[in-house]
Amino acid sequence: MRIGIVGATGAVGQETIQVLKDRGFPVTELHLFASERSAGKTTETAFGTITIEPFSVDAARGMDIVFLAVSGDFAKEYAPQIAAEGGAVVIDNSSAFRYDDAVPLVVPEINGRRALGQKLIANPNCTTAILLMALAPLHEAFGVKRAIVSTYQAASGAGAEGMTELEQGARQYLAGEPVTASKFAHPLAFNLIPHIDSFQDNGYTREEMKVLWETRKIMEAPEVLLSCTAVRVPTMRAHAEAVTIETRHPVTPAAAREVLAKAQGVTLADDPANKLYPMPLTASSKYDVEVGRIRESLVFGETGLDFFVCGDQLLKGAALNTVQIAELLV
Ligand code: 2RA
Repeated sequence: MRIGIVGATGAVGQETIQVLKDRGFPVTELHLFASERSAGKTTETAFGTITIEPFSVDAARGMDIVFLAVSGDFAKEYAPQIAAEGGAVVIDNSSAFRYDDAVPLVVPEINGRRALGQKLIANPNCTTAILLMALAPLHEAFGVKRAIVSTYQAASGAGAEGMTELEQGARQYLAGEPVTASKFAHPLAFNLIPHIDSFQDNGYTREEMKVLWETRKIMEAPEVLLSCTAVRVPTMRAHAEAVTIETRHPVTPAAAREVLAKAQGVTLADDPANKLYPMPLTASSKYDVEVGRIRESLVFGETGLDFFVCGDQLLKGAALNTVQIAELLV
């Protein structure tokens, strides 16, 4: 297949190339599109040395599948043109179309069938995709009524520049220098920032609202109640999430473990006696999302659970999920 990646020099674009290679995706041509600034430069990839091309709608339409790893504004303008009659299938990483009823929002393990026959498919926010790997199978088995989520989101959520800012900030802090911040609202190194994306009128951030909106759409469960507190933490590339759920049907930690052990794309990391639980360092660079610390909720008793989830933000939260969507279409 002729594959195009727009935003190929960014963190998600780079991971997408690697995931296509690692999963043996049938790539016959790989075209990397980026801004005028990067066009003409060569880049070393798992598919060899490739010259970056300037983006044009015509070139993108000549592909079979185009991955968009760019801003929502860019996607809003160009995705419909690329996907229009005779063009390519577009898999969009941005939030531009996620809440559009006509556009499927897909996590292949959960609602992959929604992608079939579509020309424009939206990839969820990383926080939602990682959460739903655990939440959706539990919802299917026990019916999730309400959920409370607290996130611990890595610097990679702000792209390659976010990762660089964390690294530089840590060096500056340890050298006793002032820590500078530009991608994040405050210095991130040795800090936590309870502010991701813009604040909404209801006091939640857009990042927090995305988790609710996208969970309902992907699980096809408009009745689920969910609130989220999203926090940026000084980890590099895996998001962690503490989750409390209230279920419609009784649930035990053992029953939940049985469900999650069978869930595709999930690794149970739940043996506290042996210090085994999900962590950013163990979840980084892995395809599976780790789930552990599963216990009966002290608030909801036998109709509630607390658990902890951790997944690679650049993989299941972005590149891997988009390649899995493409695999559904092949
Ligand atoms: C973040 N969820 O972590 C965003 C990235 N898509 O900043």
